[in-house]
Amino acid sequence: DWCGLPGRAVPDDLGALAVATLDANWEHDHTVPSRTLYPHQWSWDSAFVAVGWAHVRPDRAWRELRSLFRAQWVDGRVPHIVFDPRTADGAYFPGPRLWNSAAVRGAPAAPATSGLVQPPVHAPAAWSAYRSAPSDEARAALRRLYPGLVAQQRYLTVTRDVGGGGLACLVHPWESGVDNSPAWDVPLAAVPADPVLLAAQAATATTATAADTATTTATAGTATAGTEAGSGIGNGNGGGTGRAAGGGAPGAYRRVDTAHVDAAHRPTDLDYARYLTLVVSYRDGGYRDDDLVGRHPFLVECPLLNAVAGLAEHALAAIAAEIGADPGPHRDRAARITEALVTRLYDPLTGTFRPRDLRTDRLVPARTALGLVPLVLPDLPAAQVDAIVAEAVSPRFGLAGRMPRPLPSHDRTAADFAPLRYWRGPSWMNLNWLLWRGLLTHGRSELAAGLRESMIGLVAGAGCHEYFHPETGAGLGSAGFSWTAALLLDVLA
Ligand code: 9YW
Repeated sequence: DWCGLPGRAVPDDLGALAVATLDANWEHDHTVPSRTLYPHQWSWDSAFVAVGWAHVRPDRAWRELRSLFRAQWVDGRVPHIVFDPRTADGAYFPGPRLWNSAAVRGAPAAPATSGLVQPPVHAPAAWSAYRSAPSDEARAALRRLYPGLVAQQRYLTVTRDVGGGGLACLVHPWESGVDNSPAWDVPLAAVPADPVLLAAQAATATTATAADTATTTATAGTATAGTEAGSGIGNGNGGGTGRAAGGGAPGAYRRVDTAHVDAAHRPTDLDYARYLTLVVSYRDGGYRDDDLVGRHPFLVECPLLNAVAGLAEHALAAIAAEIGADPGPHRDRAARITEALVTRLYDPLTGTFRPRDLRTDRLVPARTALGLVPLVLPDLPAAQVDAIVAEAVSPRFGLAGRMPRPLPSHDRTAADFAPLRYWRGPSWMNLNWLLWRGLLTHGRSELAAGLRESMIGLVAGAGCHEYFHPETGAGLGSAGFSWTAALLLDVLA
């Protein structure tokens, strides 16, 4: 049974556990998401973590955001991974060599970074951190961050507006932050699997669990495993060099995530082979965003990323007012994003927000927790607010004033609901937190209280895990996970 609250008192030491988790993951100027799985700096993790640090060590909140924005590219993109040069090559796949950012004009010479983005939670996080611990230093930190936050928004809403309708477009599922969500199944199915990675994985398949192997082989029928022709990217993980840097050693690369956690929880090998195809396609186009239609095989508008981009403009308006800049343009842009979200990603027939696949110009069929996130927008029209709340309280997501089970990341009535597999069912603190914020914004205080209690119950029952079983609340993935700890501190505050 789920050992989460209903009705239980909050244990006194829960906050202390969260602080200890963050402290253990602090790394000179940033917080690693997890010591084992993710030994570098991740973009949206840093934003969530800053929200938590602000409650206990505000200076770390600002250092966290500053270190991330030091790796911002000239075009405004904030890379989704900033690689720590002190971390061993091969500790994470794909590592810095695969991305080869140093070869790109406009990327920092150092540190090495990825070329993708993640949802821009940073302006909302900066504003929240400031509100939690206002001071002259914090205002100065806000002022220093502001131009970078503005440039980040410009990159997403202008450079990445591939569809021309005012929304940012993802070029990789990793950009959504919810890597293997069922939301990406349809667009990802059109992406060829990287044959080099598939072959390398097949060679080590004996270490995979039966469940993972079954899932992979069941869906890998069309992939051309076994050839070395593929990406030519060699490694990224010790040994090879990227094509842009002159070829490499095909077949030498390999996932390392499944060495740390159960492969049955993680994206499949076929997913990874497709992820690699997308990295290579984008990288070999110099990470440029012009003419993506026709040359890049994954282009999708995401309701989570775009809702957060809208929220970011609201936060920037508040920040601008606080530091003596003009909030007006941010308010205008926020209104335009909300309108574009409703126009392009809301389906009145089902009453849901869903991603738009630009290659087919259709909304994807899956009803995932991504569709609940536009509730964070304060200017979301009442019809869409009501629709999201209806979806959230339906048996698909089970939101209630007293929640019998945790909030899942995917529709629990769907045939492909998978309680153990990463973003395909498990409960995640950051999605809980975004929905909680949205409920508070729209005055749904009883539901917000139920969700808050459920979030606290997850950590009280299982610790600061990366994600949680959506039926039992059992802890899954990494055991000392930073954003779980940080967002817990925020809901406890
Ligand atoms: C991976 C660090 C990252 C998060 C993502 C999450 C996962 C990396 O971990 O991606 O290798 O799976 O999906 O949202 O930022 O915590």
